Amino acid sequence: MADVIFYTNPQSRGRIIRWMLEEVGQPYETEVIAYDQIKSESFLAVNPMGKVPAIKHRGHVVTECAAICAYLADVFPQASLGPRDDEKADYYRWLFYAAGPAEAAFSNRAVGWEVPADKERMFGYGNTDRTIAVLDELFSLRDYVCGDRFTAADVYVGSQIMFPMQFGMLPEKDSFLRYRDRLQARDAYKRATEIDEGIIAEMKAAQPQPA
Ligand SMILES: N[C@@H](CCC(=O)N[C@@H](CS)C(=O)NCC(=O)O)C(=O)O
Repeated sequence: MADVIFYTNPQSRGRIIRWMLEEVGQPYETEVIAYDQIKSESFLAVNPMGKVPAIKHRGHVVTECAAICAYLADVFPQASLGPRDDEKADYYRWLFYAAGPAEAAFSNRAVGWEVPADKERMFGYGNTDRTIAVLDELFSLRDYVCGDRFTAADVYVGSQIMFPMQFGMLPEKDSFLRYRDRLQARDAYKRATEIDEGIIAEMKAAQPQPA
């Protein structure tokens, strides 16, 4: 039995963690959680939020994509995906920026809601266009979150840019497109995509066909 159990659905943010696990390169077992089982008692025992992804590693459960990426980089240092000392400021700063302000800004915009101008000071991201502009400037000036080296922060920050952009929820800024192309060229990204697309195809094939 592998040390890491990965709870996911291939049509979810679990794609981020599949990619991270493929970057890490250690054995893991996948448990696919169908959406109609996501609030089952057995899965709520793993994640009381009833959401995927989650991992269990040596009896410890970790949820939240950003935390899982940081955790895996930490416990598998041989993959060199965690920050060096001089990279820690950027690594933590942008990991948390993507999981907090950016996630909230992009989700609210996706459902058509914007912070009223006179309430911006109450919200961690304040203004969606500014949240995007800050990321645009960052990736106009560097190739990766920590400069010129890929780290676990790129798995998460990159996903938070690529997935909304793919669904038309984020503008196709040149800096984002160049960053996406760099990330999608990675072997681990390609492997992860192939595995998840394979599971989706199997799930579709297993569905009862209309008579
Ligand atoms: N903050 C969580 C979000 C997880 C999340 O929202 N997962 C969605 C799929 S992308 C889910 O499980 N939805 C099922 C539900 O809420 O019933 C993370 O970063 O991992």
